[in-house]
Amino acid sequence: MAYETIIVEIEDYVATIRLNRPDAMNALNDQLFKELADALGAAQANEKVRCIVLTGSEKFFAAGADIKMMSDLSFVDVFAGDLFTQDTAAILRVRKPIIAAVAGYALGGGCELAMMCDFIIAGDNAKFGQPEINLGVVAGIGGTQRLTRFVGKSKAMDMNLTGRFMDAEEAERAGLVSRVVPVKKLMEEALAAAAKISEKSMITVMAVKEAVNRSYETTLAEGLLFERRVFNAMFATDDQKEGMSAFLEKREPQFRDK
Ligand code: DAK
Repeated sequence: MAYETIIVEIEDYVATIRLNRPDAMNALNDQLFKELADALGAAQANEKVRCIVLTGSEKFFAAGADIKMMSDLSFVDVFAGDLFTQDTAAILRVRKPIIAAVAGYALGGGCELAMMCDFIIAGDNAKFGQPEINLGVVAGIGGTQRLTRFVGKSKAMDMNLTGRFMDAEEAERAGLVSRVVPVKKLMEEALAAAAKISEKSMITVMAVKEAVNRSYETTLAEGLLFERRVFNAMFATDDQKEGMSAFLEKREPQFRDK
């Protein structure tokens, strides 16, 4: 598939997917979601990709779903057409880690897209928000749900009810982002994190992703049981033997994803 709204580069086992609709601040439309879903599916299937970085420009990650595209839609259009649902679900099907590298605006669907990634590294100019209330709608892909789990009820209510933006420093304090870096260093930091992940066993990496995500879907007791069973299962892999032997032999492990 040839892409018009995203740019994909694969280097050193990391796929960088850059949102690219600069005239609309990377507003998310059907085409972009479809291309993103396709690129993520391809990255999942590509053995030369071990980690994915999703980013925008230095000034905007994405200013939300495309308001021009949505403004004339009816209830029937969005309900029967299930607006964006299939393609956003594709993001959640990716088993390889996805890092969101966010600079500038991440608003509405942009903030929600970042939250669908596995973790967010923010440039110091990042601004997160769920301003849908100003448009007479509510958030539609996690702004009332995932954001609440990230930052708690009070801040999630504040952001969804007032539509105010949260800067990078507040976002880090609140637990929405894992780290804040100078915007000029954002891609360097995100790619360095991706490179570190790429050195690990993909089996373990995918197991970690599944286990952490499980914590959002279940009780603590069930989550701990799941974690323990995943831990047990790791002992069926060659990479567990290699990782532990390498430590004892004081050398770097050579993981083979087996
Ligand atoms: N959609 C379309 N165009 C947008 C846009 C957007 N979200 N955001 C910005 N643009 C366009 C502007 O229209 C303008 O285009 P021209 O007029 O030059 O043609 C250009 O980008 C530059 O924007 P501004 O002139 O406004 O630039 P400023 O620096 O003054 O302001 C801003 C930047 C980001 C603060 C402002 O543009 C802004 O407030 N943008 C809208 C932010 C917003 O309300 N976002 C939430 C959209 S609603 C769902 C999935 C997803 C969603 C819902 C359901 N399902 C699966 C069910 C998501 C909904 C949303 O995200």
